[in-house]
Amino acid sequence: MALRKLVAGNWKMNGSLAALAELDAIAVAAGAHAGIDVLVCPPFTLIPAAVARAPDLIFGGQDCHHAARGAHTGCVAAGMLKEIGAAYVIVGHSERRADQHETDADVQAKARAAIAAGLIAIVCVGETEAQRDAGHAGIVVSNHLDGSVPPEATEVTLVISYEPIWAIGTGRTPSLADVAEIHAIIRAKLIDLLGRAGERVRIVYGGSVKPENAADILSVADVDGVLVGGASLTADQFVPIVEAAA
Ligand code: G2H
Repeated sequence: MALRKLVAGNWKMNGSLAALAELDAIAVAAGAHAGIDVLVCPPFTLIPAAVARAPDLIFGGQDCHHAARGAHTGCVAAGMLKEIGAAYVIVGHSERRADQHETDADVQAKARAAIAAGLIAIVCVGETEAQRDAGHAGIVVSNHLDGSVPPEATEVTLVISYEPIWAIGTGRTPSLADVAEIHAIIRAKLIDLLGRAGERVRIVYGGSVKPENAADILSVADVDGVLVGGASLTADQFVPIVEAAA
């Protein structure tokens, strides 16, 4: 089933007020391709200025807390992101699962908080290189979904990002057949967990997506978009990826 494609940029801990100038050309490209969703997830601090500079683009956060408010120094609630103009939030990125020791249960709680606040949750799943070499990629991803997907999620409130950890920032990507295999496993699991809604939840691929490989990756069955890190930081790299999805 052809779903509306999502091209998402994850700036991670990069960017500055000056770097928001990159949004100008990205907004032009997004405006020229109304049939896809173009999302940029800058650091929290840049979101208000990003919204002001490119009000027609879609913005998101890179994490949120599972609680709506409270004594959680340094954290940001989903409702706070919503209030400053975010529409999406990434949760469970492998860098957070590693650096902040986030578990599937943590990720599910964050996704539930995001949905409750009116955001679309992008839940990230993916295997390590050792897990892939051992032939366990499918079961690892399946287990991530079992633990991380909120039962109340629908195609309107949830996106899954398949990000093989060994492909992140390395320039290496799985074969198209391997991407197809894992996305098919994710689709089947989403239907198992969410019923008919699982047929329409978008599944995006992330991990060393570049202008050179975006069209091939986007041509794979059940690849409903891409989550782009390094190549989302500049318009000269990100705009061709947007165009590949259009
Ligand atoms: C995977 C991806 C963006 P990159 O983390 O989420 O990063 O494209 O730099 O591999």
